[in-house]
Amino acid sequence: MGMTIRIEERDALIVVDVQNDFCPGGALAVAGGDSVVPIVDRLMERFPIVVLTQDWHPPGHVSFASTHAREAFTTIELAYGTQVLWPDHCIQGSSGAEFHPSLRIARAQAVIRKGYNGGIDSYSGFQEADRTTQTGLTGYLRERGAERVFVCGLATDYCVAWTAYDAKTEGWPVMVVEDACRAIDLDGSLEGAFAEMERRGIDRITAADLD
Ligand code: VGL
Ligand code: ZN
Repeated sequence: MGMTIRIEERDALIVVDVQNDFCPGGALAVAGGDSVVPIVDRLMERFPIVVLTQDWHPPGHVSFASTHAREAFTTIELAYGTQVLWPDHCIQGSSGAEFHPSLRIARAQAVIRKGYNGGIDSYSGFQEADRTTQTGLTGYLRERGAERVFVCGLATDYCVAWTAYDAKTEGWPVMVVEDACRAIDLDGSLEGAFAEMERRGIDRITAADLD
């Protein structure tokens, strides 16, 4: 049984990393990643505050397996903690880093790029993996007067999850729009992310719950 949530004047939608490299054919393709686009487009039409995040790495980024001559989807220990090593993806200025061509980006009022520091990854749209460097998104949403934060996009278990955690930590009620997300699901990461969302009091809803 669904609930009904009215979209209010101060509700913010964060659309996470709906970029070519996370869609089928991309360097770090998420299964069905492109299937969120029509749902996200419809959501963007309805929310008064819309922000996109864009994964935006320099060549040789610390999160790339190639940088360490290691296999992708393994991990290494960095000063800030364990880092999953990814295929090269979302390189600044590349076509893979562009938004999906059907994403109606004209609806967005701000684009927050993240992961542009060579030595620090950033799953979250708010704060990099060193848990110190800020992207500016908290300030942006505060100044826009955001009262609730809704998160959708790619990937559920990495950038969507971390963005939702940080929005909640900053004090907003947070809802993840599950059918407008797709996951990487590496070694139980999706189950882990859902457990962590539950622990933090982040709600999971569907687009149909928004009347
Ligand atoms: C992401 C892995 C590496 C994401 C970004 O958008 O979820 N995942 N970079
Ligand atoms: Zn990345």
